Amino acid sequence: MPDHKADRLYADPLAQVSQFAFDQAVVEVFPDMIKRSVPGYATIINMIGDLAERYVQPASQCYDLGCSLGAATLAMRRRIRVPQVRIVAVDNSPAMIERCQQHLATKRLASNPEPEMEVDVELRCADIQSLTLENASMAVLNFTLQFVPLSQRLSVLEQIYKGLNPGGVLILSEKVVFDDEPHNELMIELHHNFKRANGYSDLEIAQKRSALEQVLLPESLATHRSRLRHAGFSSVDVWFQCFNFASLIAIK
Ligand code: GEK
Repeated sequence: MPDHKADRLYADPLAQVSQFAFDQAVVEVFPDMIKRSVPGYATIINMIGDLAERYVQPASQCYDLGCSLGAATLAMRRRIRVPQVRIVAVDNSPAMIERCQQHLATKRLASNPEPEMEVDVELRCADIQSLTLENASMAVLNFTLQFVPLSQRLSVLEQIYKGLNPGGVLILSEKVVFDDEPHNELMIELHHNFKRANGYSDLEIAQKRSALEQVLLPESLATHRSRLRHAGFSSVDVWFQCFNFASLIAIK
């Protein structure tokens, strides 16, 4: 039996659509919601595992920032092949952290057969805006920075840069906007088609859009690139994009 429900949060007409929040109701449907809403989500999660195998250094830390139910943490844990690694998974939603804890416990696998490759996971209920990273070889912001106030985004990236070891990697996935208005509209339409194909009605799409309006603030790829460079990252580029969803790799 699946450990989550189908997302019907916006299926019925709501007298008033309140601001989206990562509360218990969202936690219950989260895996279904993100899979049916974010094009390429499964590919990105898989690739985070791939990149962990390539970039994670022995005796270092990995940070999953805005971990939700720990999908990226699990992908990293599965693929890390070097000793003495700890993953710090952070989210500021207590409901998410509680469910993530259960998730990680049930998925506790026999995946890393070599005992010295055992990866520790520490879960923290905290705001990534006031987090200090240390001895990091990999950090993941998988669709999290878009929820941080615009004025705080540079300082979050600077903290990450500071905590990464030389050669360390940041994966930044975001919903994005395009300066060219017709292209922007086309990407939004194609995304809505993707949601329709995944069973969301026009009403669900419209109500969710309005719930997210003040909460999820997307920016252009040019803005992300230039902010990452400003924070100090030397190599910055997109490795994945589907419509208005993209993921960048930034290396210190
Ligand atoms: C995944 N990365 O499955 N501090 C900590 N957590 C935060 C903050 C903050 N300031 N703001 C938002 N969050 C996940 C998916 S979801 C993306 C990430 C989405 C948390 C928030 O509570 C939520 O769990 C997560 O960031 C964003 O790979 O739902 O579109």
